[in-house]
Amino acid sequence: MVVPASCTSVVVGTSPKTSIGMPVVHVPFASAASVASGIRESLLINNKGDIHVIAWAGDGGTADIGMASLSGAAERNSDIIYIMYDNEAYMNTGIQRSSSTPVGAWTTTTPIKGKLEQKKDVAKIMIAHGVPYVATASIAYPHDFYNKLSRALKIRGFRFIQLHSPCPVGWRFDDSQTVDVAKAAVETGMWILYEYKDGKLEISNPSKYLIEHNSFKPIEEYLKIQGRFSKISEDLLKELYKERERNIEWLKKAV
Ligand SMILES: Cc1ncc(C[n+]2csc(CCOP(=O)(O)OP(=O)(O)O)c2C)c(N)n1
Ligand SMILES: [Mg+2]
Repeated sequence: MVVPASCTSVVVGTSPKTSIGMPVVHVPFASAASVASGIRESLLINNKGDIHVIAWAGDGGTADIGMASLSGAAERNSDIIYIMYDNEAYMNTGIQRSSSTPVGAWTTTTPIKGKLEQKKDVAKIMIAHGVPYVATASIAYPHDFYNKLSRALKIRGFRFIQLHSPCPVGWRFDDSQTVDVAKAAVETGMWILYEYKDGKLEISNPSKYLIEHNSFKPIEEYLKIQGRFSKISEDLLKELYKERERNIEWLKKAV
């Protein structure tokens, strides 16, 4: 596993005694996808066997500073799995906005009105690269995540999973609520689960059911259980509704 600077760097520790029971290489912020590509190639060239190499990076390390190396690895169809765990800000350094922070969210660098710009859609950027596998997942739906990861492991080439991962400290809620907050994101359509494989897009449940029955909960149900949206204006709330609509329309056309 290749980990650039992030909260995960702190949690996994260093080889040979990592907390996740697999070798971890800690790398500079911008380089996760290129180091992972290089390790995979070197394992093959040195006849070390068919060992999976996974880059595990935050939203800052992926959507912002690692975007160039990520795009390069995707374009070369490097044989790696890249997992972006998306807690929607630079959490490890004290809650600064990233391009993956949603509209209206408070961070220490968007302290007054919340973020004004829309959330960068990294999964769609990866689909545009024409890679063999792209999926979105959520920590509230571990079976869905597990199944997607299992399918990704069987495919060759560049595979990308964006995992929505609420941060209690940065999003301002009690950590006992983490799964409920992640679930609310899906139930309100602020996070949509899907999978892109062999050039075909499929929406995953429960998002599929919610889209088919037009039964998303109001976005406010997701916002009110977190402190980071406590001061959101009516205008930015409207932006969130528009963004949800755009996403749903795009997905409906793409399936
Ligand atoms: C080149 C460089 N710039 C800045 C930092 C400081 N830094 C370490 S972790 C981090 C935040 C990473 O954010 P993200 O990728 O979203 O992961 P998270 O902390 O949210 O888990 C920053 C800015 C660094 N280590 N290297
Ligand atoms: Mg982050």
